[in-house]
Amino acid sequence: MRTHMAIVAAFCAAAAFQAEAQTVTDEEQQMASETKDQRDARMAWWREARFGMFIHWGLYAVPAGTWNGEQIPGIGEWIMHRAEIPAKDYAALAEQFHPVQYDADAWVRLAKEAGMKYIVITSKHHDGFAMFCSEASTYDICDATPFKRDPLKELAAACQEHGIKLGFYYSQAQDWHHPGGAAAGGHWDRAQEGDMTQYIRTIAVPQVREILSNYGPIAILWWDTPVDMTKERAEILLPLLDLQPGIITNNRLGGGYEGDTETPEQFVPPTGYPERDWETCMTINDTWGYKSYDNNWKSTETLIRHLVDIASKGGNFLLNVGPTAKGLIPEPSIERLKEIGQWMKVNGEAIYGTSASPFRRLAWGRCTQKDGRLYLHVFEWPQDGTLRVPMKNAVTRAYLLTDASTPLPVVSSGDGTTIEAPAMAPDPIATVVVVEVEGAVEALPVSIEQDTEGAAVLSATDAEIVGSRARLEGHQELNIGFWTDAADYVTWNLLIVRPGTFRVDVEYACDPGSPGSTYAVAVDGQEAAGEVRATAGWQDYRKERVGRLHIDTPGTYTVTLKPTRKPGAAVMNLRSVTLQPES
Ligand code: FHN
Repeated sequence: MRTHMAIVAAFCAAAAFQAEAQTVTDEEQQMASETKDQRDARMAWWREARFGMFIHWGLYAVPAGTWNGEQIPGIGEWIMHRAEIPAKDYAALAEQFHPVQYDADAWVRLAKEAGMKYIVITSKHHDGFAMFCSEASTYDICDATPFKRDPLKELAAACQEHGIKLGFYYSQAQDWHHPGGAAAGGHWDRAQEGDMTQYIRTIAVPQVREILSNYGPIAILWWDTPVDMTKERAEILLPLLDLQPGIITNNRLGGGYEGDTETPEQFVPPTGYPERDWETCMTINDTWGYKSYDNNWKSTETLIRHLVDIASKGGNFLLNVGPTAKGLIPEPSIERLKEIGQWMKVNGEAIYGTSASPFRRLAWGRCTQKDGRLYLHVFEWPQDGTLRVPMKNAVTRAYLLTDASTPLPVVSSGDGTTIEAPAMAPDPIATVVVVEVEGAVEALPVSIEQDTEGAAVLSATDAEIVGSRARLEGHQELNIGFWTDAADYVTWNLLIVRPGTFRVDVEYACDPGSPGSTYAVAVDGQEAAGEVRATAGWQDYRKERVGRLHIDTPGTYTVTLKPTRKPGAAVMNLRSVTLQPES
């Protein structure tokens, strides 16, 4: 496990906060574990929900991104750290925190209108300020602000009333106010110095006990940034979870504890996490906590498509709002949430309780599935009105989700299914076509075609990965990474209509510590052999020509890339293999 964690940290540029490299034995895991059925029952509401609201609200909403007249770069809730504000000066912000326009009921109604099923709010962020009435510290909203009310009590009541599940975010390790709280990158004020274990015992433990005891049913505890969280420290907090039977926790407690959910941040993982529950958390603009001048709002289209994309990979979407110091959710967030809600009102059936797509890639959009139905979310409406679905199954019925009584003509064969759709996209963001199928979906492999020049790009996204370690990674330009086992290999299904001789170009990255792997690209009984040379790092890509391959006859071929030797930590990070026709 220790080695595995080290490799993960080395290869996964995208990883947010890795848990400390500590070992949790199988036995310990088991002690805390439950049967699969019990776990499924515990996770059932969360898997059904698919969509939740994240709320980052705290003292940082007062400076709102500006300190001493200077705009501080970065995310708003990190202003204290970024501007290295002394603890006393930052604490003085509490006197100005008076959110008289806070209306818990309105926030919950907004979440509900957006189609969200749960809310996770910051009970204490890294600035150490408790947004609830705490007996464990006077640095809390009831003792230190003129507001005096407990906003979490009001939110809990509103959630109960509207049938929305409530979760609390709690920064258990990183606390820039209380002595001993950790800080990524170190402290800047002597007042912060102290013993971390002592901090956990005297601040984090009693406060987590408070938030899990005083607010009725709490559905989620969302830990964050396990800086310096050893296994021993994590285990001081762990027993508190028993206060809320059925609670769901994320993977950010630290100390090697995995929790229930993976938490990719600000991105959608290319293949989801097939073995784990997961939730992408994301901002609507570029900050979690309110910043008065961050106007980089994502469009409603982008947000809806993220929601669909995430559901198509089996995950949840936790979308953030950062209310102002007056207690208002910024208007651009409200607009977008309401628009998402309009889409969800019509199309929610294709999101709630669905599971991941049976297809690896669809040229026109995404797919979710539930109860023998496929929901095709069409982003790019086909110009010829014919929607191609790469599956062998017989189709019982196909129709637009908005018009179940009008069947769409369908033709199915072993080569795939085509659906005759209306000429114009009914919904320019995502139109849902429902397809009722017989039996488990039998997806056809992605077939790569030559482009107009006769070249074929075999990308990481389209590869079939055979083996246990290598996997698709990255945010925009994906690669096959974590290739730590040389027995793993990749294949592509290639349709050749214009045969000939092709030059083979391989695009890869390789850390200077791991060069020297060898591999062969093979098709139709021939091979081109390559050797991996070091690039500047695991994300520094280079394209290299490794030889020629000849294909005589039109037809469908399997191209493989197999390692033959791996002297370093991993074979390479592979982005693509291109077959370039020789003129
Ligand atoms: O440092 C925090 C950040 O402020 C924000 O709360 C996000 C939300 O996931 N979590 C941490 C960074 O991973």
